[in-house]
Amino acid sequence: MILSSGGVEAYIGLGSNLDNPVEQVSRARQAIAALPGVAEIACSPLYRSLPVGPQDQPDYINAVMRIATELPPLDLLSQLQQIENQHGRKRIVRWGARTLDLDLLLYGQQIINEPTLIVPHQELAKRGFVLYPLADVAVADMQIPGLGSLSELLQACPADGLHKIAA
Ligand code: ROI
Repeated sequence: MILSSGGVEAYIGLGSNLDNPVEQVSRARQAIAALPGVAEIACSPLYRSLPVGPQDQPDYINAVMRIATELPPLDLLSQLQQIENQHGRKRIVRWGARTLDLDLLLYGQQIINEPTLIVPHQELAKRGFVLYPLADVAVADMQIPGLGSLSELLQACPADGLHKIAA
């Protein structure tokens, strides 16, 4: 949708490794773009990535969306959780396979420490499957609150096991 105000820029990580992951991620992208109070600015290419965590699970498809939003962070989070549930996400094993995972990575320049939401996302700095697609869509010279510049995080994070599969 088109926002009347400028809104806040936020970044969302999308991931799936079950039930046709490419379609899961593509449909989730459409559902996010269609949320009231959300406008898509850009979406990274899809990446195929080796699982982080237990290796006895399929490869993942990952992407990052850049949006503008009028929704406060916790409202946005609950909309993302609804999309996860609508897309058949079952309660899952920690670090196990999942049909759809939507993570609120960044919300403007805010640092958020709520019981249900920590932004910037805690694992962001360590995960190539987040950092590389983020770099595809991020503002130039992005600074991540509390973590430093995106380009420095990328230099410290090898792109092993990560392959762009589609625009
Ligand atoms: N590994 C990859 N490659 N991509 C993910 O999205 C992903 N998500 C997870 C864990 C299980 C940590 N591993 C992942 O939640």
